[in-house]
Amino acid sequence: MRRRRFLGLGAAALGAGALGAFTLPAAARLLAEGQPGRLLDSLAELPEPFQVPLPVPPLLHPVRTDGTTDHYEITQQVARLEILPGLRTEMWTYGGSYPGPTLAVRSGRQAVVRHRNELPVPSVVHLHGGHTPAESDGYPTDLILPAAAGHPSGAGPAPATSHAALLAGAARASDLHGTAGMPGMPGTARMPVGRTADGDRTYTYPGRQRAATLWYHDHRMGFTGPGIWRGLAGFHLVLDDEDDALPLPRGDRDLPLMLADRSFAEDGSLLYPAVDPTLAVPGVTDEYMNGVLGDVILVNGAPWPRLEVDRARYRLRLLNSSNARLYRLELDPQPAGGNALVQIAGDGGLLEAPVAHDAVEIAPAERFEVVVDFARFAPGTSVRLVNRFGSERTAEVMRFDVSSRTVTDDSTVPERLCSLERLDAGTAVATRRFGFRRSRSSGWTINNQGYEPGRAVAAPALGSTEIWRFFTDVHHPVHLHLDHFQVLSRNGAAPGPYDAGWKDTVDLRPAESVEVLVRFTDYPGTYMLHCHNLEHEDMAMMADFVVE
Ligand SMILES: [Cu+2]
Repeated sequence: MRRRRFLGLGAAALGAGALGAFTLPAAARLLAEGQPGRLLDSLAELPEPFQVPLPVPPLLHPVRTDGTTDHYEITQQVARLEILPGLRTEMWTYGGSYPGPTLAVRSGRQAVVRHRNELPVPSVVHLHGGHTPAESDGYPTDLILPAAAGHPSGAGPAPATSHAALLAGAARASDLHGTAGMPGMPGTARMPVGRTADGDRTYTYPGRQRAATLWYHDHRMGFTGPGIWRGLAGFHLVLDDEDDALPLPRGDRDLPLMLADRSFAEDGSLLYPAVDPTLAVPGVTDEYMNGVLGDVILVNGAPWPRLEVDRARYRLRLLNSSNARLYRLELDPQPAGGNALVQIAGDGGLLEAPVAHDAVEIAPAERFEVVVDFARFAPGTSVRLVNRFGSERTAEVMRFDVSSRTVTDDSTVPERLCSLERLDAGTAVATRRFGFRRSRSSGWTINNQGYEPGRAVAAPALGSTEIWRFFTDVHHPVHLHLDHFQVLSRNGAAPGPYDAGWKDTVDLRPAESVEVLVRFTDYPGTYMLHCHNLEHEDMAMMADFVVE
């Protein structure tokens, strides 16, 4: 018998405002587990953990560079990959690999990335954490239509992905959420077409931002959940002199680690509870509306991998690319004295000073860069990276096997990493409130409205600083495009242990409120505010804001 676990919620079934109906123990358990979503059990035979070596995504080299710009090309394509040993999984990939290839670009240099879409579906690329002009930000209706859909660069029709079908899909989405949910979308008439491209699109990232671990992923309206679930995610690292000058671990001891949970059918194909398996209509079946949790934990695309490490410091760039899963990451065993995970950076790059943690809680889309000193463990120790918010298989992530070799390590973690500008709440010209809730009639909403492309909920002035206050019913990781922000307060008190530095995604637990300070810089235009639980996002928990 496969056990179905109902992690977290009940609140969604009860509707908005239902939190008051929780008994205290239930609410406390929900807070403790911190887990939205529902587990989707694999049907495939799953491997024992810690058998597969940790892969590191390939580095993407520019096809061309000049004095100011590095030019890259990526083909989005279907690939059959061996994720579970002995089985093949058909995935949607950037360049044939999962994760996609890693871009590593210098701050101050422009990166121009041409994406060609050879997938059977339209796609949209968003650089998460990118400080990006609006036309390259991956607005959810700025589609790249498949190259194979009968366009000049393509080879044959793909009727399901025609524009008409897309618009029909969007109209059905509006039916799905109820007309109240998408008030401007009673039918196709007002569906903004977006800046559609045939077969390929070139995204320009000016690189006017500091070193940080960013990632790129699909952002298609209504289908970001299945898009990322099927493999459309990769790292985009921004490097700079300030970070380089620090004596932090580098080279093979600087590792990007993309965490993702997935579920597999018997034949190795991915399971996903789409309401429409053909993906013409967005959303998941009702029981998964809180979010889809897989029972296989992948790191860089490998199930529960292992890595032999030197007795030395490592910089681990942790990214949670899961659709809905929240992790509490911890080493087991802990080294004597604890504080094994020394955080040096968050979503937006270096912190002012390192923050030592026993555990790191990482919500969807967040990044935490930590330094782990494996010299604190005896040679031959097997150190598991565990997920205290998981159970059984999802409680394990990967394993580090500490080598007995003698190595040199001249890295250190300085007491001071950089100086950060502190945004000043006194300079804020506006305070805006955004409620993230489920409504009975219209799915997941922001300020009681489901997403409608082209309807802005805020119009901050270019160059101004504002306070944005987010509050929730249940658990939502809130993400802002364009600029990183600083957490000002959490539930009216000081920011939490994971709120340090510049962030682009802030995790809200049930009934929490968080205030952030954000300054809108450099680029006017339309950007997004949304929940990064991808099932919530796809079911309308997004909003536009326009920087003017
Ligand atoms: Cu959400």
